[in-house]
Amino acid sequence: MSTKVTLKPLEAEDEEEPVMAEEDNSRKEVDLGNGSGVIYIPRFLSCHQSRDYLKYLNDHIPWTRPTIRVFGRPFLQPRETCYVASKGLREYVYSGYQPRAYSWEEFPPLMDILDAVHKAIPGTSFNSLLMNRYNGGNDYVGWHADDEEIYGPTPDIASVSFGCERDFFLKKKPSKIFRGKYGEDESPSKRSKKPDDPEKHRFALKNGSLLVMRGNTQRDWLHSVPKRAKAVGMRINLTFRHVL
Ligand SMILES: O=C(O)CCC(=O)C(=O)O
Repeated sequence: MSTKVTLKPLEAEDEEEPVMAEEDNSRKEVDLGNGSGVIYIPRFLSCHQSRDYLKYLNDHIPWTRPTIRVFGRPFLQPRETCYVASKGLREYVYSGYQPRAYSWEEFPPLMDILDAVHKAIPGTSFNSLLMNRYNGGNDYVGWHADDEEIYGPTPDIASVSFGCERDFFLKKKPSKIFRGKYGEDESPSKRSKKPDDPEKHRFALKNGSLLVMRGNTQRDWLHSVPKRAKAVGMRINLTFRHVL
C-alpha cells in the first residue's frame, strides 16, 4: 500500500514530539519538492526479525569508534561504525578517515537485509553499507548530506533501523555550510534556534523500519540524528548506498 503524506514544517520548539506517530505497515511517500523525496516503511521487518538482526549485528559486527578530523582537529566520532562494500569499489573516505571495507560474505545476514531492501525498492542496486551503532542518547550524527561524488548526483540512500527509536531530521541546506562533513562541531544548543530556520521534517525511526532518501535529497537537504538528553537505549542503523 502506498500513502502520500505531507509533513508540516517543524518549528524549533516542536522537537520533542514525533511528527510521524502512525503505527501501521503502510509505505509513506513524502514529497519534499524540487525532485527530492523520502519513502518511509515503519514495519519493513517484523518484530521477531528485527530483534534477531539487532542481536546479530550487536554481537558480530567489528564496531569501531574512529578518530575523524573536523576543521583539521582530531575528533572522536560520536557513534561506532563499520563499513561493508562489494569488491573493486572506489575507496570511501570521510572526514579524513578511510574505513576498512569488509566483504558481504563475512556477515551473511547483511545480504538477506540487502535483498529485502532491493525487493522493497525496485530499481535499486546497493553495493556498499555504512553501519552505525549509537550506544545511548549521547551518540549522534550531525547535519550532513551524503552528497559525495562517488554516489552520483541523485543517489538512493536506504536506511534500516534497529533498536531504540531515534528522531531523524531533514532540513533544507543553507546557502553556505561552515561545518565538517558530519557537523560534529555543532552543539545541541546551537541547533534549530535560529529565527531563519529553514524548512525541517522529522521521522521517528522505528525498530525494523526502512527510510529511503531519493532524487535531489542529498543535493538540497541535510539530515541528522541528534543527541537526546533522556537516557535512551542502543540503536543500530544500516545505510545502503550505491558507489558508481
Ligand atoms: O543513523 C541514521 O539514521 C543516519 C546515519 C547517517 O546519516 C549516515 O550514516 O550518513
